[in-house]
Amino acid sequence: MKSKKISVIGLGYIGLPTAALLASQGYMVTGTDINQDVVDTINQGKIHIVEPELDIFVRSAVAAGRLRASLLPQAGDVYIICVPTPFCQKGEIPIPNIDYVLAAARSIVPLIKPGDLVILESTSPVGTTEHIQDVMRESGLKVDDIHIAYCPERVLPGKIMIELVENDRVVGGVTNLSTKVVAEFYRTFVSGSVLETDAKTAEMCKLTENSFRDVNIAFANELSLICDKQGIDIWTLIQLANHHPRVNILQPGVGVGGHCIAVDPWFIVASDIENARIIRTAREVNNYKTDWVVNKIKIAAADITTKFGKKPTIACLGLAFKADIDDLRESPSEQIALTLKSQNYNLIVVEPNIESHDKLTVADLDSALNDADIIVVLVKHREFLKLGKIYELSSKIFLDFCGVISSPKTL
Ligand code: SAJ
Repeated sequence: MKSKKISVIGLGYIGLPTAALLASQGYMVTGTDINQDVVDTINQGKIHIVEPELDIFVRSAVAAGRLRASLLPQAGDVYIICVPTPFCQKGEIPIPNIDYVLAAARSIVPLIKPGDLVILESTSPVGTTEHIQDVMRESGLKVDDIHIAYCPERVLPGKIMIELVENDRVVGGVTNLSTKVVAEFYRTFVSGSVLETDAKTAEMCKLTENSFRDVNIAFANELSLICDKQGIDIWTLIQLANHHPRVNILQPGVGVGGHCIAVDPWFIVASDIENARIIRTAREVNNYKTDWVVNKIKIAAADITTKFGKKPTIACLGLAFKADIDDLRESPSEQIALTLKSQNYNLIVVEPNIESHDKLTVADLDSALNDADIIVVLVKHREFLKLGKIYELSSKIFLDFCGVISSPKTL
């Protein structure tokens, strides 16, 4: 199997780690991206995203001649599609857009030969893999000779290089044979179980996993609002409740970000508005939490103005969509900072994982803590964890929305 050549379409957060991992496992890999800078960066053995260990994998794969990037797809035996599936907000419900997936499928049509594997990894609405099959059939390919399957990526940003190998994988082909052939391919580099099903179930499985997490985070976020009103410390409450053997409440935050959990549940809602009620409400609760946080900050700022007759300086700690990464996609923290800036608040932003931001001035933590009247913790980055212990902050107003400072009482 390792003599097969791999062609990865899309060199982003999933495609590049997958390409580099396969190269490290002995495959010859080519990767395609529409962005010339991305292609050039990778061909120099460098990376354009922050992910632990990825730089080491890419550097050695390129140096060994096993990974090469290009603007146009190269011929292979296994094609892996890892392109974005954004949504478009036309009406009330965001609708998934699979144009990039279909464009990727069309781009490899001239290269495909009988026996090739075509794998979709992008999170996609149910039916997308069959849609790829239709596109290939309409383009004149004999689809019975190609093994088309869906195998959703399930890796957690920050742990991608480990989880690509260790996670169990779900493979769903458009035929039983496709499922078997593609599952065999994954077994050559995955140490977890490779579970076989059909394409539609595999597609729904991915959407289900992320919706499950969104619903559970929404429960924590809803509780945080209720507790705030009742003067109960949410972090202590969750810790206590989680001592029950069958209770495991997640952590509240400033909303749900990233290109996965904040997006994928809408794919289910868009497909069945009538029945997807909890899933839709969870999305709305998690989105509302971000507005609620903005409002809390504005109330604190108004208090300072009333008491001291001045416009306070607000330090927003964290812009990424979650702790210890540089990814700002669908980030509620970034949204909060931009909203405050657009409303002319005096703002200092700290994000240790990025060097600059096109709309916000990024400062270092020390000067932000020194200059701010209100310190708002938006992301639980490791740099912020010891905040209360290290700095003399009693003269400041603290709004800790992710449990960095409001450490739970010892239980
Ligand atoms: N969050 C909370 N409270 C929590 C956990 C997370 O507010 O208790 C927030 C985070 O701060 C972040 C958002 O949720 O804003 C999403 O973060 P995450 O760590 O839950 O998930 P992602 O988006 O980084 O990765 C998810 C994972 N899916 C599941 O855990 C079911 C990952 O395995 C998927 O591969 C990934 O989505 C994806 O690509 O779909």
